[in-house]
Amino acid sequence: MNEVSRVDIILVHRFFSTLLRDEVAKDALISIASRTFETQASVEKEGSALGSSILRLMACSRDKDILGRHAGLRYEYADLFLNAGSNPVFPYESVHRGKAPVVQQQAVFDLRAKLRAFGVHVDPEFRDLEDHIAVELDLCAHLLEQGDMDGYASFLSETLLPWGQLFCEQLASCAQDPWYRELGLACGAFLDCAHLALEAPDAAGDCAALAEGLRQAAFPFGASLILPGAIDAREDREIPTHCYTCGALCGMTAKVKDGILTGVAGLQGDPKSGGRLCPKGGASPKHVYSAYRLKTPLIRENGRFRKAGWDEALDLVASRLASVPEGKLAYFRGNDFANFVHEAFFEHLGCPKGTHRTMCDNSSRMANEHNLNDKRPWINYDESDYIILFGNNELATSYGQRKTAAFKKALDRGAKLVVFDPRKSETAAKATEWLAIVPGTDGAAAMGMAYVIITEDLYDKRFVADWTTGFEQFRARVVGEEDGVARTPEWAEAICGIPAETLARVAREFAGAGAKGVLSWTGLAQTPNAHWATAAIQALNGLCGTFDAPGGPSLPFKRKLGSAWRDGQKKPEKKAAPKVDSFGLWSGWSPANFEDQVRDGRIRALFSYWADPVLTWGNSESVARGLEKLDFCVTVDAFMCNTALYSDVVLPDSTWLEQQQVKPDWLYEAFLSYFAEVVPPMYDSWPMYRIIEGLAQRMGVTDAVPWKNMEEAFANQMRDLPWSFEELREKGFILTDAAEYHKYRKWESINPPAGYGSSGSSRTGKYNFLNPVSAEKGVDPLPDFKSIEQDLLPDAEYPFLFGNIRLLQHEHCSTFNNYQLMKLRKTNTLLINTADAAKHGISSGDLVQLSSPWGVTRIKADVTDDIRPGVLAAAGGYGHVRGLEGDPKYPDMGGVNVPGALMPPNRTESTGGTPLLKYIKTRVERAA
Ligand SMILES: Nc1nc2c(c(=O)[nH]1)N[C@H]1C(S)=C(S)[C@@H](COP(=O)(O)OP(=O)(O)OC[C@H]3O[C@@H](n4cnc5c(=O)[nH]c(N)nc54)[C@H](O)[C@@H]3O)O[C@H]1N2
Ligand SMILES: Nc1nc2c(c(=O)[nH]1)N[C@H]1C(S)=C(S)[C@@H](COP(=O)(O)OP(=O)(O)OC[C@H]3O[C@@H](n4cnc5c(=O)[nH]c(N)nc54)[C@H](O)[C@@H]3O)O[C@H]1N2
Ligand SMILES: [Mo]
Repeated sequence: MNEVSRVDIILVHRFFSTLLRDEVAKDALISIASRTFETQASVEKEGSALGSSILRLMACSRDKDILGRHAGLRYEYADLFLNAGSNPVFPYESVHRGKAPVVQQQAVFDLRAKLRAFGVHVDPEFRDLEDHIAVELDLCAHLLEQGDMDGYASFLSETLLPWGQLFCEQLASCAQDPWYRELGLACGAFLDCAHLALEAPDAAGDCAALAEGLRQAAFPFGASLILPGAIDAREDREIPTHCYTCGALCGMTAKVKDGILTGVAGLQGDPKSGGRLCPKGGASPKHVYSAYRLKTPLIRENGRFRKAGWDEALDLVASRLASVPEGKLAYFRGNDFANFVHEAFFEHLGCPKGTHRTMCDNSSRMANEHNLNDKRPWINYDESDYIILFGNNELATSYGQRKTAAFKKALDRGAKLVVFDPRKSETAAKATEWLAIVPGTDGAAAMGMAYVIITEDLYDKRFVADWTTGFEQFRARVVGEEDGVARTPEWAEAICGIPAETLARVAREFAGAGAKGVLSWTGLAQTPNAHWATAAIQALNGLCGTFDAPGGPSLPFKRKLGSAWRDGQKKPEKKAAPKVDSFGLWSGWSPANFEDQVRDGRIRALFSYWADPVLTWGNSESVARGLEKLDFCVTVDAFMCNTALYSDVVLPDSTWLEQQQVKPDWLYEAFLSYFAEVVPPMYDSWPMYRIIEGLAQRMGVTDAVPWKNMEEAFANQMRDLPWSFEELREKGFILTDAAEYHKYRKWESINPPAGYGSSGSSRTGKYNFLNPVSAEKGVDPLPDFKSIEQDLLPDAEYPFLFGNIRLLQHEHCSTFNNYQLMKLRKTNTLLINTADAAKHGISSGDLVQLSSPWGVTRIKADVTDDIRPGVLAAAGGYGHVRGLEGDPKYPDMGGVNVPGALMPPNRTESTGGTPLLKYIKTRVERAA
């Protein structure tokens, strides 16, 4: 190539680098639209691919309203490059070379090695990734400028060209606006042309006209993204940390190579993981490196999104939040990462607070937290002889891989496992006995078992006398003295569908077994009568004195952290918040009733953090109607969740691998866990504490984030403990208290002593058969089976019961942009019993229509014997409109949010406001 062509080609590289690195600047658009550009750039070269697409690019740059045109391109940029839209482009070599929507892969290490060899580095001010198309285009320009023709030729043809063409094709096919389509085509044509010019000098002619147009029209080139000076690779590191994919919080070791997370493993010795990770934890690197991450703040205008800087976005949010009438700004946090910061801020504003408590298991918590000392004690399986699980799918949903391993070991050792579940779950499949119970009838089964244990005198009289209250009243109900209805196994059989002899036998076996325990969780919690059923199941533990006994539910206790505000720092004062709603046993905000709450003005604005209301609060259309009626809505998320689409402002939180926290935890032992900032925040995402700091400064809540860095806050929290933050950070976890059986004897109470916390407390210090809080609030305080409201029961029109379930490979709605996990579980299906399917002419793979009185949806059927007739199930979490599920480039990835379509809106169980995800009457038919 001659000197003239070299200079022209440099200019064209810089032109495309400028247009692809960020939103198109206004003056760049004006320059391209100008007549000078046209005459010089393309007329003479109309015949070439580059010339003709540049001509079209110019034509679609022109508009009488150039500002309007520019605004339109900003929306399109957000859709294409910032994941605001459903068909994004990925301007990264890693994605195209790896053929997967995952960034920061081998391509980056290779690129860094090349940059180092060329003696350059990428401008650290560039907030996007190094293997960006704009960076590689600029590197080409730089090499040409340096006269390194060999370096240029090999980089262009071996590195940039192969994937750059794929990117350009992707841009051309994903763009909705012709401008970006033409930009993709033009850039692709240029790469061809530049490649040809390496061998055939004539080919550079196509670039000459464009270069001349750029010069004449004074195109505003961006500064080079390539700076002189090689940067050495950073040291490899292994960082002890914890997984935050699900609530288990397993210890993990993060392997970081030159600043990039390359792998994770279980943290050896960690009491939660036991040195193991599940498939979700193992896929953590693909979470932080999902190509669907939010990258910058977004503001919604005219129904579309555009990029905003943090100042603009936070100014807007602060001013709008300040104008919400006091007590009407609802703050929802689906997860609680370093929550003391945001909680203090929103408590100061007097906001009703929502957490996933109500969406998940508040019904069962209201039983356990008042009768026992915690929402949900775990069984220590180390010595188990006999385990009963009511709808708790330990093998798929277990909190902690050490617990799962102990559970499997117990089964291998011959421990007996009885599972009550309408579906043969992964756990039921491994059970000694699977009892396919009718949904919503566990209370009857447990009461029938209690009848046998009490009337046959099989209970632990010592424990009952010394460590329980309310036994006499419970006994009176069980044997029928209270209301004339004895809760016999025969009585139970008629309700729950499990033979009386089976219930009686299991009850006898259980009472007679050595190390034993019984547990339930959300299998029940999301049914209408869950509260009393949970209490009845827990009463079996109470009768047999299994709490804190070998093989029984271990009593939770955790160390308490101190205040993060010390040395004159003042935690912002808390303002009382309206309760919003009131249920039998719990008052507070249950978002399952959101539409009603917005309609009658109890809530006017929403700040939603790390949650997806549209997907998880119940009936999606109802939630969406509520969101549309709000004065203002902000979403803080790592991805473009369904709720973001209804939000005025969307703020990109860094993922949990890019920020830190200290957490007291418990699994038989008490311990402290550290969650490390494994990699620095990517793109222009901010960790939540920084978002709050920005809002607090603008809203005059100066004390909210007073620390010079978060390490200071964590050190403050640990100041009164015998261990330092430094030590915790180095080790990843610190065991604070050893596991012990029968801790309550030492504590002289079932509640842990001062300095320790658990999620509930028994005000009698003993296990209560009779719930003292219920007694006070006029709610039936004793365990039982409660009949379900008539309008919720299956009937001739809706004869089936649908229930939501979980998969081992996914967590809530959080893992659906993780390509590694989506490859394992691409979609969900409807489980339907073989006999039911035959009756309705349904085969596996058929599309079926599900309807309830509250909505309709469609899903593919999976015909199986592993579910009770009359019961339907599908896995939850699917149904994202954006991200991997919404991306037409991956048509086989994506599923259906069945409960979101079918659930009764504004309806919950009565004690704690929990939505009825596992009890929806439904009709099923083959879809036309
Ligand atoms: N892999 C994974 N693990 C998780 C989660 C996740 O999303 N993914 N989420 C975490 C959270 S927040 C929760 S709340 C837990 C939930 O943990 P689990 O309660 O174990 O999980 P589910 O799959 O919701 O329900 C368990 C079983 O209950 C059965 N079931 C449905 N209705 C009834 C009924 O009326 N009676 C009985 N006896 N059984 C019934 C279902 O068939 C199902 O097999 O999992 C936690 N762990
Ligand atoms: N339809 C349906 N509804 C449900 C359930 C269901 O299975 N199906 N389950 C119920 C239960 S048991 C529960 S506990 C609740 C859970 O409901 P939520 O607490 O609302 O759900 P999550 O899936 O934990 O949070 C979802 C959001 O977190 C975002 N996210 C993922 N990783 C990160 C991160 O690192 N940082 C930030 N800031 N955001 C991140 C995801 O993009 C997603 O939008 O839902 C309940 N509702
Ligand atoms: Mo949950």
